[in-house]
Amino acid sequence: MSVIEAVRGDLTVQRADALVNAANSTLLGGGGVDGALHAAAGPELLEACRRVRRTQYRDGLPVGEAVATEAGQLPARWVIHTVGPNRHRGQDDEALLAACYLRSLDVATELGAHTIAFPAIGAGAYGWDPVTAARVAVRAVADHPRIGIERVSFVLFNDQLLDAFRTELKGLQR
Ligand code: AR6
Repeated sequence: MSVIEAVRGDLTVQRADALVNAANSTLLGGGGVDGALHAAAGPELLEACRRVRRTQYRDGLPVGEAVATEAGQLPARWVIHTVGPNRHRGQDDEALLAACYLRSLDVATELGAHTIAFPAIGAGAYGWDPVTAARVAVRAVADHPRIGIERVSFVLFNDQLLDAFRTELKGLQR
């Protein structure tokens, strides 16, 4: 059994085996949590992402897919990069947003990670409202077998998101 929790905070300072990045398909950085993770990790993270682009994902990481790299200077062993659907481009399929969480947990399990921390994927530049982002995230994580994973943390950047995630987590206990 793993603990699933929601906390308010900055993902870049969380101690976890794996930190999940809400990236874009290029894997070459951006704004939001992606920019913050790259800034805190240092150039090794970008170099690791470039390696992924040269080898595994030459055309970029597809929406809903996930891939791991080392974590540079971050307080984690791995960064798991995933790409949420961009509502501003008409990508409004909740199953693709759920896939970000499910595939990230698959990758974490393959790596042998025991603890993993997620941001609210899609809830910034990609335009998902907090309530939908939280519902899809919490249900996806709850549905995953999470073999070997002891703790899943959602690290939320503002109170509105924290409330939305906490409400969904309470719903799981009923
Ligand atoms: N810690 C935790 N959460 C954060 C942090 C942080 N340090 N910084 C921002 N957030 P976004 P997306 C929150 O835009 O919607 C990037 O440019 C933020 O408040 O980071 O999936 C990528 O390169 C929001 O609630 O990710 C892509 O191009 C949540 O993280 C695009 O944005 C997600 O917002 C991806 O957009």
